[in-house]
Amino acid sequence: MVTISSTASAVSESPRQVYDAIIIGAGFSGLYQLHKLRDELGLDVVVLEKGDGIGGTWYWNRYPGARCDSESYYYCYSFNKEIEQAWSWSERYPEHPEIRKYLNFVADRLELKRDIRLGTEVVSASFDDTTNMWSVNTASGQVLSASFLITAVGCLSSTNVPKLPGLENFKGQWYHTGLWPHQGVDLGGKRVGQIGTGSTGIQAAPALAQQAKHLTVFQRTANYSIPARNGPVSADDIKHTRETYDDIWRQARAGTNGHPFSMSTRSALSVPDEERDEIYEKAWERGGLRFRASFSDILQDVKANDTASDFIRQKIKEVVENPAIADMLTPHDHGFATKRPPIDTGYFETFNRENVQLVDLKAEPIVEVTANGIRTTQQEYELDIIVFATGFDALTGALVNLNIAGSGGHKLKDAWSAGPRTYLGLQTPRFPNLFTITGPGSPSVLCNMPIAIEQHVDWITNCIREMRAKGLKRIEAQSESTDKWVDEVNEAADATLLPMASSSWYLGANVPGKPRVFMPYAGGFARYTSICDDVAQDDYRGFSRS
Ligand code: NA7
Repeated sequence: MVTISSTASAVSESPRQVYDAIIIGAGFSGLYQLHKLRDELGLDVVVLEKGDGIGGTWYWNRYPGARCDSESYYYCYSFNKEIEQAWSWSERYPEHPEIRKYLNFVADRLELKRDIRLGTEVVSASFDDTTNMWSVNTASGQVLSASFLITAVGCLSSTNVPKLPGLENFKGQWYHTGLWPHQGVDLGGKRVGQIGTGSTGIQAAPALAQQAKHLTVFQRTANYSIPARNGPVSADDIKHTRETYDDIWRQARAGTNGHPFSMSTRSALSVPDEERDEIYEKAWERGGLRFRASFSDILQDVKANDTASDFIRQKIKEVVENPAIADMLTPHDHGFATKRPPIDTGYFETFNRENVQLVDLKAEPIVEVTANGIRTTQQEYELDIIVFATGFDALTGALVNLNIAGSGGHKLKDAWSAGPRTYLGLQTPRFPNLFTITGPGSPSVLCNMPIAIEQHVDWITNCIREMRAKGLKRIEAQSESTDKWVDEVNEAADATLLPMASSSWYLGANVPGKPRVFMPYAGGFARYTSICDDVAQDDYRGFSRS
């Protein structure tokens, strides 16, 4: 790192710091990107992290019940054999403190923390066409610059709190699950209202119901969910996993979603009803995201999808004792897995508890928050605490909020006003030397994240390595290749049932006013990887370099 004292009076108090690369965010992606650029390429790199600790998404998401829906043995890095063999997970799905512990373990092993500035919020960044350098401003007035700017800000980090009239009058406390207080919230004896029944709400409700005196769940859209079947990981499981990691990673990279299981090759419509039910029953008992791999066409064919959706609807009816509540909890407006499929630990069973009430916001929309609770068109629900499990301004929110101005002062906010426009999810035209890890237009949230992150970080690292070897200073996605890629992202989505779920955050539907564009690349992780590799081998086809 080189420190140059600024002579400009406006910034004379703060040192100006020049790096080869600045990375924003110290979650899974920022940590690995730091390691690659610093330890493999020998670059001067700094990570700027808003939180007071590392962990990214998992630094902030600490709500009761928060755990990962990918299984622990593959929700981790694959790039380092020693780390892989030294670490062991305690549960099938890691809870948020264990994920932070893991990331701290990795960061300590690789001595990453010395190059991470915690409590450092980036408020804007701009590109200088004459020097080909990025200048980054922090909330505390620091100005840093670098040849490369890499955003590692996560896909689900910009919280979405709906603008409910009267919220400012509420006399109790309210929290968003994605910014849960680190000291926890004492729910004992409290009347809690939870808004939202996405993956988060489905994880949180059973835990909130156990801790609170009473829980009211405000549901706008009923959701499917598969039992997680969480449990401890045995010593035998750990041994087996360690011995078979090479196969696990090979399978994860070869698949559609970065999970180490393959999709069935059989159509749901090709088997007799009884056999199909047996297959679903087994998948239900095994639990987890793998349920959707039961047949090849659950996400391709409406009739095939109906078989999975109907199976889960029937399960809801069997689990929920009150038929009227079971009806309210049963989704009819979208097919299974066309929205992000949640997994749960006792979600539907929670509605059999005496201290839990379900409010159907389609039948009685929220009118306002009052001093004492939430008033719908039908009645007022008295509450001490409101929990917003209302999701995120996914994929684009955290990036747009960085106030990035590229070549000629062009704003990212304007470039994406009609929806994100990227080449391979990695770059946007007129934003040279800016790379996004798991950005919109890449498999990102449709994939097991660490696998998607490693592929992006490896690609970016190789790209920078090659540029330096050739003495190149600038790389920028071409407009034409970007237009083609946007078309390809749309075509990939249209080949599936994914765009049919009108309330899906994949489409930006949960944030009022957000353009309706299917954001992640749905063509499959393995296919995406081979496209990226091919582009690199073909002299970075579609990018301009100088
Ligand atoms: P999601 O999946 O976006 O879910 C948010 C939930 O909040 C969903 O049920 C929404 O209903 C509901 N919501 C959002 N705004 C409102 C308003 N204004 N009123 C009532 N209800 C509302 O977010 P999650 O945090 O659960 O999950 C995000 C991802 O994190 C998850 O998929 C994993 O990848 C990890 P809607 O369905 O829009 O009608």
